[in-house]
Amino acid sequence: MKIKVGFMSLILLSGLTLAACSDEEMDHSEMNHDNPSSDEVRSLEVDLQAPESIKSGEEVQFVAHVTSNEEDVTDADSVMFEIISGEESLDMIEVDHSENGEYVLDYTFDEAGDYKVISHVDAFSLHTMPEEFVTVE
Ligand SMILES: [Cu+2]
Repeated sequence: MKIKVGFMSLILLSGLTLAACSDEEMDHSEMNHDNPSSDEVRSLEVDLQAPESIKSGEEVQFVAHVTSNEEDVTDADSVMFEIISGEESLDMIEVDHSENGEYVLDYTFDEAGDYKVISHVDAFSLHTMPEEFVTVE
């Protein structure tokens, strides 16, 4: 299951990054001098979506929807999901862009319990890291 999902996101990426890259390059370099709007202040918002119910041993999805100035961010510098139990950081997983500014983590909790999930997002030299508390049954 893991492998299949990874493979699918690779296919998605190969199609999407090309379009995303050319957009962003225009924003950042070519258009920089003639387009006054590229000087505007960038925001970095991350909407972290956790599943409503989680059972141990079952794969679930966490989605970090990344936007800047109300536009989807398809090429964030880095999106890392951190899984924390109590004081202990259990996992730190980097994920690629899926589509429409969404960065998706497929994750399976091995044990029931209370966890904190943080999505660390870097883009436009900004860092935003929303967190969600989840209970695994
Ligand atoms: Cu962070």
